[in-house]
Amino acid sequence: MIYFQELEDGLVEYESTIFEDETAPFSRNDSFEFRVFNNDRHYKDLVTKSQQFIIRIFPQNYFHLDVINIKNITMLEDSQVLIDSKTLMVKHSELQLDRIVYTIVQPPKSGVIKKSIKSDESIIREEVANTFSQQDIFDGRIFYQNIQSKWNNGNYSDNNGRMLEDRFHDSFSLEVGDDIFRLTDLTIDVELIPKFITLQTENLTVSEGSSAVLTRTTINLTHPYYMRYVDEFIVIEEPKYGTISSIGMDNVRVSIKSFTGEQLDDCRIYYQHDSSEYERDWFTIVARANSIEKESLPATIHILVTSINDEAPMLVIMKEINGQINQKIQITNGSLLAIDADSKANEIVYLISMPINGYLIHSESTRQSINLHKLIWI
Ligand SMILES: [Ca+2]
Ligand SMILES: [Ca+2]
Repeated sequence: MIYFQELEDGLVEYESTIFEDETAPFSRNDSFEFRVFNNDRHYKDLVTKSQQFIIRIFPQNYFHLDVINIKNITMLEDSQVLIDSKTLMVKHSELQLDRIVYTIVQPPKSGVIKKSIKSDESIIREEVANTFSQQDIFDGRIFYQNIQSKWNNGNYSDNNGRMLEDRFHDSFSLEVGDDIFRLTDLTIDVELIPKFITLQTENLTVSEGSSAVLTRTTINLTHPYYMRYVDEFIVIEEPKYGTISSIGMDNVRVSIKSFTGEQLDDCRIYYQHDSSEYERDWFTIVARANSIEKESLPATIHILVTSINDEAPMLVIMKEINGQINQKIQITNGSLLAIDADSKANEIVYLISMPINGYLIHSESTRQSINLHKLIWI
């Protein structure tokens, strides 16, 4: 017997006798029957009909959602990928799959989450989804679509030619559950594989006539995905003042038009300068993955050549000059000119012996007249 006042004072409790280890991960029902009557002896026959008081007993883990799968995504940029149960799966002991509802808290920055909806027998339309259920995932209706045009106009590099690493990553965050059950901070990272083979090159400096080894730093495949596919680097524009050559096991250098990654790794590929007197050279390559029929955009390697002064001056003009007694005659390049392939004009020095009937002066240092009959030089 329970009195109204006892209920009012909260003195009545139900205690479950199901031990925790007995409970399956399901809720159970218990109940008791009761009737209400008046405690006044004059009216004690006034009794309600028997009623049932139902108690639902939840196991302790009932309020717990199990994350079965949450996996990051690797995919080609500008494509779409199905989010299946292997990528995202949360379970609950009793909730049906359609009651497990995901909400996108932080949407992807270079893509969208889409849900395909069957509006007719044959017509399937897609719409951007902010919420979806585990059942939708199970039915194969949820996609992540990458749209790179949302991101920086599709550029791979910034203004300084550096690769935009962020361009190859995206992510989105979800919550799952309802008012009672809620899991927050579920984040899926998306690694994006560029559509094109991304090739980044560094410039070289060589001394005139010498060579420089081409390395993986000089010729860099910036995305690891393509490392295993690229099997050839093709020289599409050869150097103007040198050659690309490989050094074989027999240490013989051979001029080549393509080379492999292994040759690069083994430091067997060289740029060889031809000793000409130009201070710049360049050549252009592409990386090619034959098995997947893909090629990088062309990349040009510029070469700064450190000049060596190994060329002697050559006398190109030597004309006799005629003058009168006591006349000062200017000697210019018109009558005396030497040129040098790798020295500047102010580095060319004329060694002279003294004339017999006159002398040479620097015109800006003296204004004396020259008594010149004959000019001799050695
Ligand atoms: Ca030189
Ligand atoms: Ca010289």
